[in-house]
Amino acid sequence: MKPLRFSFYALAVLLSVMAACAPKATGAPPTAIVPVTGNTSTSTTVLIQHQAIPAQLPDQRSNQAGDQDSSTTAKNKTVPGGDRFTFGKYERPFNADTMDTYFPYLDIQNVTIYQDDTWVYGVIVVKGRDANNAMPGKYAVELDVDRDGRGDFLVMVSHPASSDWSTDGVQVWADTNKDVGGSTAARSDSTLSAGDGYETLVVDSGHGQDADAAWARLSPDDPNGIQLAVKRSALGGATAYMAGMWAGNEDLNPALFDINDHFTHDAAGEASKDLQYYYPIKQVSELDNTCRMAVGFVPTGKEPGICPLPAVPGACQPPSPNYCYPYYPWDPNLCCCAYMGSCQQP
Ligand SMILES: [Ca+2]
Ligand SMILES: [Ca+2]
Ligand SMILES: [Ca+2]
Ligand SMILES: [Ca+2]
Repeated sequence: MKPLRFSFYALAVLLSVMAACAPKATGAPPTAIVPVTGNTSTSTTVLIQHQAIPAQLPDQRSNQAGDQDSSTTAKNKTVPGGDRFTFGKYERPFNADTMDTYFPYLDIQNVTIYQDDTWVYGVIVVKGRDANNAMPGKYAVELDVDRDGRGDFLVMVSHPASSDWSTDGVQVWADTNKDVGGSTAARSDSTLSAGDGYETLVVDSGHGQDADAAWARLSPDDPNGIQLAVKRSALGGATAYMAGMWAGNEDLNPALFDINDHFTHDAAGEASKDLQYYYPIKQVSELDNTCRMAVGFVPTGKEPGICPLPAVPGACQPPSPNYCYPYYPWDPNLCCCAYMGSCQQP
């Protein structure tokens, strides 16, 4: 057997050497490979012929949500609210430890979601651009398409720079082994996660099964807006889902989801001086996110991470303005301080 095995090996080596020396096949499409500056991956960009490019956003939005404006409290190195690590709520557009640098390009002010037959669009409006009139952060839409409180897809753009739709720097990540969220959806787990978060890169700057799956641009009509578009077919054709949005620098990392399962509360810190034991932010910084908007279904208010439902007429008021703060938000429909539709101790 030994001589036979050797001869097969020798033949394989000979064939591979011949193949390497053979002239390159002609007729292959020309490619220009250039590095993607600012991309988190090591991939390169190949010029791609796109078939489907998003155009105008629909007139009717599917949902929207507001977010805290931390510019109002930045000089005091704190936030006006909205930062609760254990609930997966981040309002920390500041540097770590000292919180003496405020990043307007990471401070989400409001977000809107739109959809049409082909696309889901996410629009993120931040406080402003950086000193170079740029948006040097990462901006993402996180989609929970089976509404279990655990994100299934993260559509993210790094450093959007053009007001024309582009696939450059746009990635779609998926959590195919279902460990995002850990043991308790949205809330921090009791033990640190060993999970891999969003581990599967489905689309990377137009590379992937569908070159047209995900796009981004700077809003053509708003200097503080970033728009993302992802094909509904890339999301499994989702029709009823929850969508939250993110802005961040290094800590907006697909592998770290859910972020509050990958850091202890002590290590992550808190951004509000009202939570003085945990203040300031430490290992989780330069990050903002929003509550999760319902699209295509009527939420009960108990979905993990869901945006607060609007108060029904006649809903009750808290006994004092800061009755619940900073622990649980006042729920005017339940008439108590509540989390995910359940009354909590204020
Ligand atoms: Ca904010
Ligand atoms: Ca899910
Ligand atoms: Ca969790
Ligand atoms: Ca995973």
